[in-house]
Amino acid sequence: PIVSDAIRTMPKAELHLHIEGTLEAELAYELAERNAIELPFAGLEDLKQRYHFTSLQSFLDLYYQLMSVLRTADDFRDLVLAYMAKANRAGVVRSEIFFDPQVHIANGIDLDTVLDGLLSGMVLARERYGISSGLIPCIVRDMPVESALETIEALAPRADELLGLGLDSAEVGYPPEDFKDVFQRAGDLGLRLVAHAGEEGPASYVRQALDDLHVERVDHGIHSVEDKDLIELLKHRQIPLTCCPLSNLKLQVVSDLGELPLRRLMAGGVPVTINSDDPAYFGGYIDDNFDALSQIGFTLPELASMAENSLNAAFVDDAERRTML
Ligand code: ES4
Ligand code: ZN
Repeated sequence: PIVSDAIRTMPKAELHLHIEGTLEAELAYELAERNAIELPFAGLEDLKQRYHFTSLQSFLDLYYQLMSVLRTADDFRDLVLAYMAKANRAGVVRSEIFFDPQVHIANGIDLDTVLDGLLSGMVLARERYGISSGLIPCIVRDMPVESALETIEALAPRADELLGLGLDSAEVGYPPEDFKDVFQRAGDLGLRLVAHAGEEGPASYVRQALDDLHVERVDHGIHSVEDKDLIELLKHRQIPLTCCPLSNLKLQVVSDLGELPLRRLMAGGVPVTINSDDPAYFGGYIDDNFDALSQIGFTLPELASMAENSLNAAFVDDAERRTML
């Protein structure tokens, strides 16, 4: 398995990773105990039986429920450290980490607690593993737009400690254009802009993310393949897609990894990257995603080019990029 080790450990940037989606069932139970929270399951085994999803929403229901065990800065730090240990073994040299501030705030946690905890884990990960990282809060698009506007204002005083702004959660029925003002404000704060689009939603949502939100990368974006002109635009602007094969499989966006349009997108000149999304829920970390593609016939040069795309698509300056190579 020398080739597969090479694939698993080649240097890569992880650009689509929800830190709450790295919460393994075991850690969820540990944190529940530490915080004296009663989880609504019969135990660890019962919880683990629930990791079968039929859609994005069926996953989000469990994901938001388990997030309630995250209460202290130490919880957020420990979550980051558990993820970074795994990312390090997978060749990750750079990680741009999503989190959902609105959900933690709704759970009664101060934004400063969340940020302090996540950032302290990220500093330790740089010391321990040399992994460079940045934070991208995501707007939960199935909450009201007013909540999104309040959230960007709550984040504004600490905008220097953030890398960007994203848009996530239930997609269909929540078009990007609704969040124009939020993204305008985030851009004015100097944040880099990304959005989930074209995961379950149509190619037109990807176009809106580009035209109305001015995003520099699209998260998922696989349904772009339905629109030839859009592929041309993604190629022309060199907009990277942060694709997540095991996520699409687990959420039944495709019934087989071979259905994913990754090769068609790459052949169309679109920079495709491979990422893990919510690895604790979807059956594997970024190395498992690369391994799964290798097993369905993606070649070493194809996989290496996707890893290289990720290093080029990372939001880092040239000095930082040199330290990643
Ligand atoms: C997510 Cl897979 C996925 N899609 C949209 N929003 C999300 N939040 C966490 N995981
Ligand atoms: Zn995602």
